[in-house]
Amino acid sequence: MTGRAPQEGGARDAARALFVDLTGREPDGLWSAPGRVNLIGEHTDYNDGFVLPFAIPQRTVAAVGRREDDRIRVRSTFAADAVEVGIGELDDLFPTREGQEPGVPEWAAYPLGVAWALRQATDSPGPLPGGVDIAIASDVPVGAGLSSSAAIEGATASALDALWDTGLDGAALARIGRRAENEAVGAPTGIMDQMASMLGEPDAAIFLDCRSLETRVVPLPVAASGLAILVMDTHVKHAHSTGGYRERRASCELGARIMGVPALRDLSVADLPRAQERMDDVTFRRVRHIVTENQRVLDTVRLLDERGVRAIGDLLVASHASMRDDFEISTPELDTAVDAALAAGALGARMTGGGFGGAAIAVVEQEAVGTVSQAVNAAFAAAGFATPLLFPVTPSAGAHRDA
Ligand code: GAF
Repeated sequence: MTGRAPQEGGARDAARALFVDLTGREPDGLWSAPGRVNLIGEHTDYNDGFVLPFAIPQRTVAAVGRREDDRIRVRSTFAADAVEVGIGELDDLFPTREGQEPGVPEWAAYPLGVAWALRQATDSPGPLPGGVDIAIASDVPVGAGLSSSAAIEGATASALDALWDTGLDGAALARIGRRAENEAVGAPTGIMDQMASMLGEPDAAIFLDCRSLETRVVPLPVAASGLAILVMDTHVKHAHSTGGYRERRASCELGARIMGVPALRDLSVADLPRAQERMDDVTFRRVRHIVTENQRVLDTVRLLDERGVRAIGDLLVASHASMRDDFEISTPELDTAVDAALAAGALGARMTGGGFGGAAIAVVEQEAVGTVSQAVNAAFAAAGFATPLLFPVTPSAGAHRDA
């Protein structure tokens, strides 16, 4: 049996109710943005490489209304208290200095960071944009590697773009979200999650070149192919503002420096023997993951185009092995989920997202969802791990106005 999927749509009512509770009136509008699953292409985004994520049905909703003054107040279901600052004070709060905590509670640094980054991007000597109240609720599981943070950023950026009339497109708002994440929250992430959350489309993945930011919508007709993509949330929480993610990024930058290229994107599989001669074993394995993963993304896109979803299983499995053995970002729980799903007949499986916890995915025949789920649950029980949360996802729409 699969677990209960995180509720879809509940966040809309919750955000509206929270806004009414905060302000005593109805919001001017509701804007939402989804979490994402990355089908393949992990840690390649900050190496100028290729990724292939899709948006999931679970969304974060921002209920937003204008204020008479120039203050900005945020409230969310993540915390008991609202946080309020003057819009003019955002420049004193951010950027957050490296190694320091944001000057506001971390959850509030996401929406306030978006407001700050949006002001910076559209900086003009004119008057401050009008104040706003923002109430946020989410259906995206937090800390599961499904980009709950990009969903907050996308919902807030879409709302402020509309109310402040900044007229930015989805890719520009994704860059605003990333800047908030990097410079307000202090997590050194790439652009993948924000682009997936802003630009996702139903029944499709988004192929993104993280250097040019060019995108291509790649059909991913999971249900029409008789398949399901099962998310297996291990409940091991991860955070990207800490340790491992930063270290991996530093290793990649070191590898690129040693090879004399601007980014690991500029190396191909044929360069790997030369790389191995020049660097220590750990750095080399980090480099090998990125270089082979970029190639796997390109191969996945080609196979999806030519042969459909059923053909990509082996690439997902190879991607997981590379993350487990070379990049070393998997965990025993993620490996157990992937191995158990494959042993029970999944066509392919891999951890998804930044790693060090979070979720894995499995591509399974629709009629095998129950069997695969039972096998994963049994493997977790046998290993003494907490029961995972298992639920199918379909590729879904990106950020939009809901009401
Ligand atoms: C996290 C980051 F936010 C992304 O930018 C990306 O690097 C991912 O980990 C790994 O592929 O989700």
